[in-house]
Amino acid sequence: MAPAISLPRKRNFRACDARVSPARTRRLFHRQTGQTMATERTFSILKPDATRRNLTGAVNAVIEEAGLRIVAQRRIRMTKEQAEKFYEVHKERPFFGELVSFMTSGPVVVQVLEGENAVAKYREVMGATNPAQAAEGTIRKRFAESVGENTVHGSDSAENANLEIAQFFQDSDIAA
Ligand code: FUP
Repeated sequence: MAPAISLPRKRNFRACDARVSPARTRRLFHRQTGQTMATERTFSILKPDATRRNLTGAVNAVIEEAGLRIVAQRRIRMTKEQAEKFYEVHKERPFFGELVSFMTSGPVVVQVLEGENAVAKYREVMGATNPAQAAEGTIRKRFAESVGENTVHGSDSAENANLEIAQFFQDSDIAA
């Protein structure tokens, strides 16, 4: 079941003002109406609970059904150093140790997603951090087991998306 989210149709829009940062914003310009819409990138992780339960394809299907494109993807084993750096913002929180230990407990799939308003859209598709509070049809509502093992990560701002993408991907890894 796809979340009730839809992208505006891209027909009649043409790309302009392409920039080359990893989470670049590409504006699409509509010749007749003069409207523009923004294509941006966000960073995603399919967490160890997703790989352990063989759910990467099921989660990717939800992502793609929501209109987001997976423009880079790699399955890796995150090191303790990578996980600590990635979640540095939470280092004073009581769950930090458990979080790092969970993120290094099995393979993860790191991804770059692209689409219109990709950061906000993916947050919507993921659902609330606590799956018990996540909306129907979201990834976390459908698949997550607990607040700690909640299946996916998605950037919370375009600025963080840039930083997070750069931690795991080079520009040449991304094929849009
Ligand atoms: P989110 O942006 O929804 O991934 O949520 P946060 O950045 O607040 O939290 C990052 C991760 O920390 C969560 F995905 C899981 C973990 N966490 C806990 O384990 N317990 C908490 O109470 C909050 C977050």
